[in-house]
This record gives sequence, C-alpha cells and structure tokens, in this order.
Amino acid sequence: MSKVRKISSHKILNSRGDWTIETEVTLEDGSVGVQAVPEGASKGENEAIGLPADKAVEIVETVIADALSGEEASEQEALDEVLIQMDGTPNKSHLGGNSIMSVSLAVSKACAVSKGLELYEYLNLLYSGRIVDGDKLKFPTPVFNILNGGKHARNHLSFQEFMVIPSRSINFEKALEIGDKVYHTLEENLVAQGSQTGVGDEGGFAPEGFTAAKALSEIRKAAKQNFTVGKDLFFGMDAAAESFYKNGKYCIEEEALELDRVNMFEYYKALQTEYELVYLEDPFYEKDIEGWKMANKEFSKKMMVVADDLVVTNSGFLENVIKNELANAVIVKPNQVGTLSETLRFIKKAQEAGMSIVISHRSGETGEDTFIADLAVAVGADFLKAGAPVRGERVVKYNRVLEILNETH
Ligand code: 2PG
Ligand code: MG
Repeated sequence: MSKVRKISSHKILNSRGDWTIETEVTLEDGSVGVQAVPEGASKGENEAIGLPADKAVEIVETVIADALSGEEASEQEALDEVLIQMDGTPNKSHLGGNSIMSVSLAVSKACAVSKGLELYEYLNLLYSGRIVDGDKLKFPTPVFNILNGGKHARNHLSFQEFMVIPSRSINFEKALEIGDKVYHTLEENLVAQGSQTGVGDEGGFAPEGFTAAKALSEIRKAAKQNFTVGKDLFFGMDAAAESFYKNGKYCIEEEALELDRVNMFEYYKALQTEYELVYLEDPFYEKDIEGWKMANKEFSKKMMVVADDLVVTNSGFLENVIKNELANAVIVKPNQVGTLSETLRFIKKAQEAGMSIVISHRSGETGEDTFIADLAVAVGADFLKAGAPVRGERVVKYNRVLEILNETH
C-alpha cells in the first residue's frame, strides 16, 4: 500500500455559519482524502471535545502530521491508536476530537482512492475484512426530520426532531420519494393555515405555537394525503431531552408542564398510543438512567428506543446500555468519539448485541461531506438519519446512497 506523505488542514464554514476544519491527507502514491468535521448543537456530555478551528488546524498540521507522516496509511487501527495515545484523554480534549476525526477519516478516504475502491467498499473491507458484492449490499432506511424544535430551531417547541420513517420493506429510492412528498405536503398545509415555513438547522419546518401532539398530528395529516400511515410510513421523535431537563424536571414550556420522570414517561406513552410512533430517541436525560430503563422496558417491544447522548458512539458507554437494557437502538456519529476505528468497533458491538444501527449526521454539517452515507452502506446500517429531504448539506447524503444503489443495482 502507500505511506502518508502530507497532512494539511484549513478552516471552512459549516451549514450554521460556524467555523470548522477540513483536512487533506496525501499518500506517497499521490492519492488524496479530504474530510471536514461536522458539529452538533445538542451534545452528549461525554462526546469528544472539538477545539476552536484555528487551534485544531495547527494541531493537525504540526503534532499529528509529524506523528503520522511516513506511516503506512492502510493500517487504520494502528494510526488511530497513535492518535488516541497521543491525545491521552477520555474525550480527546487534548488534541481535539475534530482534529483527530478529520485525519482519521481522511486517511481512510485516501486509502480507498489508492486501492481504486469506492469509499463504502473500503470501509466494508475495514469493517468485515471483505468486500460485499454490490447486489448483496444492505441499504439503510432514511429517517427524515421534517419538523424541528429544541436547540435546532428558534421556535418554542421543546422537542428537537419529528421524523417520517418509511417502512423498512420499501427501497431507498421510493423511501426518498415518500419523505420528500410528505415534506412538501406539510409545507403546503402549513402555508394554508398561516403557520411559518422557516426551517431549523436540519431543514425541518420550525413553526411557532406547536406542541408535540400538534406536530405529530400535522405530520400525520400530511402523510395521509398520499400514503397509508402504519403501512407505507411511520413516525419518530428525537426528544433530545437534555435540552429541556432543568433542576430534575422535564420542562415543556409550550404546555406549561414540569414533569418528573414518571410523568414524562406517561407523556410519551400517550403520544405512542395516539400516533404511529416507531422511534423514540433520547427520551430522557443521559443521567436519568431510571427513566431510560422505564422507557426501554415498556416501549422496546413496540418501537425503537434510541440512545444518542447516552452512548456518544463510545463502546464503554454502550456496554453499560447493553448490560442494563437501556435501549434497543443506537445513534452512530463518528465525531462523537473521534476515530474511525472506535466508530467501527462501536457499531460491531451494537450489532452483536442485536441493536438497530442509526448512522447520523450532525445539525452543523458541511456541503459536500457524504462520509456517513458510505459508512451506512458499508456496515449494513438499519437507518440513515440525515435531516429533511432539503438543503444541500442534507440531501447530499441521501443522494450519495442513491448513487451507490444505482451503481450496484
Ligand atoms: C441529534 C443530532 C442530529 P446534534 O441530536 O441526533 O440530529 O443533533 O448534531 O445537534 O447533536
Ligand atoms: Mg439525537
């Protein structure tokens, strides 16, 4: 294979207008891999820490470049281990999760180029030791976040994301059509009733004066205009409960509610009974373990109880979730943990435990970054969560899966 010749990095703006970094890794055979770093707004407390962009660029171009130059690029695990050891902290706060992630992922892209492989093929090789034939690839079901609140919007809806999830039996292209159709129907309905159609950070509408029940009923109304709810499609929520957890209570200000754990649980139960909810992400604050236990015990037979802030793509936290039966599905975001190898180990562990895998974007994304689309196909993820079916930085991920589908089928 080929050794690392050069690593350079620079600042770019992300979709929220915040600075992030983009790193370029060049191998001795001339192959190049470029990777930008996304950023979340609602972060788990144990996520890898991103350093300010200027600092991260400096670290990539000095400490990291010095350490990795001349090393064999195809030894992904060994390179990632060097980064982990050099950082030496549990949350990558020394070298920065962003510096580390940009290099780790860019190395894999450069290797794919060097081997003449598509990125998903190379990731597939890293993940399972072999390349799955194109016609045997498993494609993820897209999860469309079409109505926004929480930290992703400037409205007054506590819950972060309301999602449309096409049936698992529907192919990716048709699933995209469904998400897109429901999105535009919802838009027409919002216009007709005089609601705002401005969007949140992930492209979902962010109307004022909505509650969770109103959001779900409007989405269901829009869905029913063209599809059979409960057959063609279902619904999901990312509560991102940490963002409305204050002093031991879940404060849902738009309904003047201050709920304790049990009442919060009852609140979800009422929504689950009323709507075709199959997906509930971060229903409780990450330290409210009893809440998680309650949710998983009651809901896991009927829907996905999805851990995001609770696990932060970290195998150590995942172990605890598996042992204590806190969730039956996990979110995967490479920048939550920092290296590709740790991300792949996390996915493997979750798959072995029988959990559903949801590969996810961040609310702050960059326009051309499609890494998560290739990752989702490479590991046979169940779902790809990349926002609404609008806005360049969101649709580029869905379009990349479509491209892989078209190339292989
Ligand atoms: C989430 C993500 C993506 P953020 O909570 O799942 O939707 O949001 O990137 O802001 O953490
Ligand atoms: Mg989340």
